[in-house]
Amino acid sequence: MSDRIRHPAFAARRMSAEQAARHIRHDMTVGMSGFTGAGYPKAIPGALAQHITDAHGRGEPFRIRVLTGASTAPELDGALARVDGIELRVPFQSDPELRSRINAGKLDYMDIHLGQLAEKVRYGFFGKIDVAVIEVSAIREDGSLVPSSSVGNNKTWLDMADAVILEVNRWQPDALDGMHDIFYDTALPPYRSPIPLTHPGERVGDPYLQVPLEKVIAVVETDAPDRNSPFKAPDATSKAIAEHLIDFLRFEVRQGRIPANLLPIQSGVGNIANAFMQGLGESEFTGLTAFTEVIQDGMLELIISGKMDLAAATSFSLSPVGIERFLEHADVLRDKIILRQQGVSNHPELVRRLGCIALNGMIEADIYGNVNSTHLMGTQMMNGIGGSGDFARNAYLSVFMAPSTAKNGLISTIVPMVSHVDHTEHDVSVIVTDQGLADLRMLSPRQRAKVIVEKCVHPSYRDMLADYIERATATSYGKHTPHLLPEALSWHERYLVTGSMFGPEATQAKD
Ligand code: 0RQ
Repeated sequence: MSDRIRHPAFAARRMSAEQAARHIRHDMTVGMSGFTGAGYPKAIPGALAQHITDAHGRGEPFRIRVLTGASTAPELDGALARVDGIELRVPFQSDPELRSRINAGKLDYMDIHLGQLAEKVRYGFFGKIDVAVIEVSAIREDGSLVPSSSVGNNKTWLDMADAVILEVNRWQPDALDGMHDIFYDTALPPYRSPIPLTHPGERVGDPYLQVPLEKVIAVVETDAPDRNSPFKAPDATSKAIAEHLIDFLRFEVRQGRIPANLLPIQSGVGNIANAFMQGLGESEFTGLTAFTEVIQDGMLELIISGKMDLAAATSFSLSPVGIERFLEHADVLRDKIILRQQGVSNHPELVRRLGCIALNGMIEADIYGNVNSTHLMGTQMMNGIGGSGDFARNAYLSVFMAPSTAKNGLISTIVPMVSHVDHTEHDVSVIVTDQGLADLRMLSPRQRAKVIVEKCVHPSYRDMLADYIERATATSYGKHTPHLLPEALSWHERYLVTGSMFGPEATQAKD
């Protein structure tokens, strides 16, 4: 027994990662913990990768299906991808090694709304979960589990798996104990009832996860940090996006459409979302709340500074500096942060009831407000839809943001037609770039096109896009949502052929 493993029967199942990984075999479906680089198992995936390599060396097949909460880290996705150990990956990833194999067609990947995966597994759509590999902070005297820096789908993996391997990570702060709220609702349709939550700060569950002891086949102790990538300091582009958005929120408050302390905020991942949080910190807004997936540094600072009263999420995603700040202020933060399973943090019922302001990044949008969050040039997977769809369709206000250009101006992020659709024009209220903000509410498609070109498009592409709209409006088969179909994706094609959406002549002229 140790201070982190406080139940004798669990302590008796301690073994090395190498031994524990032997329980995972070819063709198994494995549910692992982990969400945005937090709370993923640190030791088993590496040990498993070694077993896979050995098996491949003997000429034996060894590939598994890996289900998680969201993205993990090089020690999990990178390690298993590198040894060709993954047959199917679900529901989100952001690892460069794994991504390049997905895009080379070497394994199957399904990106799924993060709020929906646990339900789909419970409905039996993914078959059975053979093994769950779950990181926890501690095992308590009564055998309940203190979750670590993310909850993700852990409750469902523990409930559904035939066998469970626990990694108890001493690196995870003690301060996490008590922050979680695990909702135990076991009914399936048509017997489900509402999740009784009417404020982001309410608790509707238990701080601890439960697992039947007889399912636990191994307990592995670790002492290893989460991924913890540093954030970039906000640059002029992300600051401009944040400023446009904060001005818009001020306008909405003045119009009486949202309260002075705003509505619960959902904030996507990445540097722009983080810059927006910093911008909010410098603004007059106070008494804020968040009902979101991920707590990044910017949101943590809002809570520490007293501008945000509380944040409910499913995971942290902190930089090394963010971790220090968390530890420094753990006592205050304990009452102001709630981590829930992603089936609750991202539940459409709650997003709609609470009236969230959803703020998500995008790859590109088109002149009618359709948004592509996932595919580069329509075919290369970037990360996945993540939770953006859980929030966007059901939010009070659904905002998508991006720089107006990518790749040093060679790509316009506003295009005639998106090369892949994740969020349809019906789910997008506002588009923001560094150029400005287009409020698309109550606008018809042709009105939307005009506002998007005026407000969001980079000046180098504005005339090209206005010309496209003019010619489409004159000659399109239908005038409701005018398009020139043979030309609608020509900007992408031009980029793939010439390396620029301007085309070769214009690129030379620009040089
Ligand atoms: O690539 O670094 O190689 O140059 O795409 O672009 O501008 O750094 O954007 O990090 O904010 O991510 C949509 C991917 C934006 C993210 C997306 C290239 C660009 C760069 C990244 P380089 P940026 P961000 C909550 C919500 C889906 C999941 C989600 C995302 C790279 O926000 O994954 O919303 N969203 N989750 O150069 C070709 C374009 C491009 C382009 C950018 N139009 N064409 N390349 N790039 N635009 C969180 C969770 O659900 C967990």
